[in-house]
Amino acid sequence: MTHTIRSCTALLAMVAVLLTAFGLFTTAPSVSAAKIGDLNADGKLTTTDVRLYLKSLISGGGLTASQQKIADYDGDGVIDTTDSRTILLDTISGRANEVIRGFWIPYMEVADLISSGNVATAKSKIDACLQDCADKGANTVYFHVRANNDAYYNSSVYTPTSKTKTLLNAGFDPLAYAVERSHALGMKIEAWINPYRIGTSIANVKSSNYFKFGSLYYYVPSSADVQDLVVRGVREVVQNYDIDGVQFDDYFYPRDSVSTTAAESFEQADYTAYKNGGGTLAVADWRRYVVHQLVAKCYAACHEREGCVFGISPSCDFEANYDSMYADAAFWAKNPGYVDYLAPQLYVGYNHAYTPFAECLADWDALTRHGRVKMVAGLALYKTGLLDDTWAGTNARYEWLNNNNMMARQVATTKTMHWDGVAYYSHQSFTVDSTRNATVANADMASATEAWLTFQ
Ligand SMILES: [Ca+2]
Ligand SMILES: [Ca+2]
Repeated sequence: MTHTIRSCTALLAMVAVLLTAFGLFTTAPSVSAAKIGDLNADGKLTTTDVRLYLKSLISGGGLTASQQKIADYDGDGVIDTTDSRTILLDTISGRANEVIRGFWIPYMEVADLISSGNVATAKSKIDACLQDCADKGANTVYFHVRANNDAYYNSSVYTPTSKTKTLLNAGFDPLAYAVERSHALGMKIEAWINPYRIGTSIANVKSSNYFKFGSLYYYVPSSADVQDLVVRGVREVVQNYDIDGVQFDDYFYPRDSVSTTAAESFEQADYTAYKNGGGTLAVADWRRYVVHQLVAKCYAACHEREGCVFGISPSCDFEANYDSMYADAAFWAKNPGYVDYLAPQLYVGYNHAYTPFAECLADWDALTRHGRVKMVAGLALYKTGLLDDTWAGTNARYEWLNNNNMMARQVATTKTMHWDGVAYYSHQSFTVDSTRNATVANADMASATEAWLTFQ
């Protein structure tokens, strides 16, 4: 790593020398059309942008006001050689302009892949699933490894599911195999985790700090030993598997599970300790703060291995995220040290009564983000052909049934903004159940896997 930085510093010095000979500023970009760091507004981050940075730094200024707004690539509030160096590293590694086409592979599908408990069958089903993802144009898969306080891999922190155990005892690790196969097919694979959800049973609970809401148990987000548990679970997948990242699902505090103005009994001791230690935050802000703490620790655990990123897939509803689940996605986008990307779940149609797709997409697109944060639009492949989107409002209930090109349109809308790619929820949706019209769904899904290939 040190060697790489030295090499880059030397390269930057050479570029700087060249710049003294050539004037390079081009027309000022429109801020709304520019990626952060894209000083010449050509839509890409390249060494040209790095040269423009260096020229401005050497000459002691020279950035236009609009360039200044998009120049702080690492989001630390200062425009300096760290920004140009980071862009250069991202450009060399291909990360800067990387387009994401992802499939979520949810635990229900993972459970099916390994349901036989037989190694040859599990291998064959994982092969077929990942081959299909690759054939459909994916370059990334989000593979569920923990949905309910469990593990679909060889874990010493959580209890592997019974079928996972059977396969592990036979010498076969489904996650290790999925990683190997994904990479062989040229795809990245990220481990997808629900950090707090325990499920209907506390049989394998790993901390006594949990609570029940509805029929489900959850770990207490403010608990120090819960945070330690979640981080150890992240660290073991990062260290033991050649995964390309870890993604958290949208479950933070369960929606509408807690009083917005007073600590619940399960968190009262933590909140009191915080206040006794001089903390001044009201309970709602304190909950967001404890979630931030966990997110920052998991980001750091992911970055203990080079090339491993950390992302979060929040619900599309900003207010519900912030006010009810205490998940402040805008904060994570803006401040370094929390996420490498956000993949909001924009699982709505254009006519949705409360969160129509284009408005949702624009709200997320408008987030202030430091330059390294990527944005991936999560799209509802599972709703294609849906007979009745019951809660979407009168004008939207049949939108997914009456249109067979929802995915292609949503990809096209996404391309008009500043997104780094799209991901479909989920790969399992290619098996159409009785809640969807198969003809409509299959046409829509065919358009989906054509449309995302045009994402650049
Ligand atoms: Ca550029
Ligand atoms: Ca900076």
